[in-house]
Amino acid sequence: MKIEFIVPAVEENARIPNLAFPILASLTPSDVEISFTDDLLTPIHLDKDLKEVDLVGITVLTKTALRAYEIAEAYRKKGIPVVLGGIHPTALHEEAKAHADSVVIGEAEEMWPQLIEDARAGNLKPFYRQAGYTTLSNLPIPRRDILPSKGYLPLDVVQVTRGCPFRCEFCSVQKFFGETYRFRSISDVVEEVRRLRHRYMMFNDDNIIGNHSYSKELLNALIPLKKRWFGQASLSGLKTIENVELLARSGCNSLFIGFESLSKKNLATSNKVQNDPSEYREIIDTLHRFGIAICGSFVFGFDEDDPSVFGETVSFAIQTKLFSAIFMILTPYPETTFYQRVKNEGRLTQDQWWLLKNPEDSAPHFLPRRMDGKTLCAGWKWAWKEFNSLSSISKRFHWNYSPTLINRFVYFPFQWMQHRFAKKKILEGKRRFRFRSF
Ligand code: B12
Ligand code: SF4
Repeated sequence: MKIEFIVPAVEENARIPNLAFPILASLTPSDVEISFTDDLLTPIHLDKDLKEVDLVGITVLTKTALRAYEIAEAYRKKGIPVVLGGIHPTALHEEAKAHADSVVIGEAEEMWPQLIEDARAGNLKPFYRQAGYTTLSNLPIPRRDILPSKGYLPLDVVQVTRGCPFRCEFCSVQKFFGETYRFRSISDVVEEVRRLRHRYMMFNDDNIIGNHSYSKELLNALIPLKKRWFGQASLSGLKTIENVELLARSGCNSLFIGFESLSKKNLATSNKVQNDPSEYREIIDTLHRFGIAICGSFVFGFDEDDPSVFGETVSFAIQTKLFSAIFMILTPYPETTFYQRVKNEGRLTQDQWWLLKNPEDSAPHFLPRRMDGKTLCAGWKWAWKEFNSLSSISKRFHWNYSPTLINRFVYFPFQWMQHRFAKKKILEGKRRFRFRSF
């Protein structure tokens, strides 16, 4: 039996290896031949690139849903069965089923071998949903050998936890992975990390320091492995200097932090109660002192945001010398509390916006409270431009701001790339691949 795993792509994006399929590959019987295509690295031309396989598995995010459906339909036209899985089909399984033979709802580790047996017998069920959340202990090491050896950034992606106890209303994670943290055993993680190819790692966990005692054990176990890594952390775990010091000793180079907003009211409305803007500066300074660079993530379009939000947020990000920043327009992802709220309030301007050919043209897909959608989109573009301008780059650099090499040797090339990215992708709108049929 031959299986083709596909990661669809709609636009140029960070070239980070996918982890879902290496995990599923490690649970696939050894007599099944596996191939893998990342549409970002090797774009799939639907008229000539389809493979002769017995089953196609496609992973789907809301952003890639339309492209995933397009690929799925092309394979089904050839008579090859297709199974869809991931966050989007889990939220909208009936929508996904219209484009596939089978849809996996939720995590897949514990039902995947059964799905393969059913596919072999030509008896795929329309929906698969395993009994509960995946038990993370004793999972095999993900088979990274299925990934292409060239094209990705030179780093390995590792996951050690799943789930999140917070309830941020715009986020898809809790509904998918559950409301409590689940952990892998430290010995499994150490064994996996020892075998990795690269010195650099990315933890794709939503919060690498979510549980104090687990993260302490994990970070201590990482010290002798001498890796350099980056990951995501919630501000609540960064208030203690001991945690930050341990992060630095474990090899943490940089952290992606969801500041989201500088307004306490916005954070309260969106239920991101673990963030307190009055603590942001101190936490940032502490991280910088320990040599940890910060990528700050900010969202525009919350209920309290008026047009002054763009200038205030960008000034904050420049003044605090953030290494990088991502600005996002608040987005009603399906089945999130935010989506339900704006729908109930009659503020959803475009339902099923993910099925539009160019969804960014009709963003923000909901009516913001204190400015119109056009002002929001224009302010968002301005923020990308301003933060990545040459003057901001020079203001954010400081020899002493980070004792790590990352800031000193990577700073200018990285900032130049970001400057180009902001110009091309955000300002000139060159976001889409030209060969797509939409
Ligand atoms: C790492 C990450 C990224 C990386 C991606 C790296 C990569 N190549 O995978 C980067 C930084 C590039 C990224 C970008 C974006 N991301 Co992101 N990202 C994540 C994060 C933190 C982890 C993803 C991950 O690796 N999970 C681990 C794997 C094992 O889980 P999984 O993919 O869900 O797979 C399991 C099951 O779903 C199932 N499964 C999945 N696919 C399939 C397919 C088949 C056939 C089967 C059988 C099973 C199956 O099996 C797996 C094992 O159980 C998630 C949050 C999260 N906790 O998942 C957000 C998340 C996926 N991202 C999100 C978003 C919004 C984005 C962006 C749109 C942000 C933006 N505005 O640009 C972009 C879109 C990127 C794109 N593809 O176009 C949202 C998606 C919401 C949604 N409804 O789609 C999430 C859930 C975050 C959130 N807080 O809501 N992201
Ligand atoms: S945004 Fe982060 S902290 Fe909030 S619910 Fe999602 S994963 Fe948890």
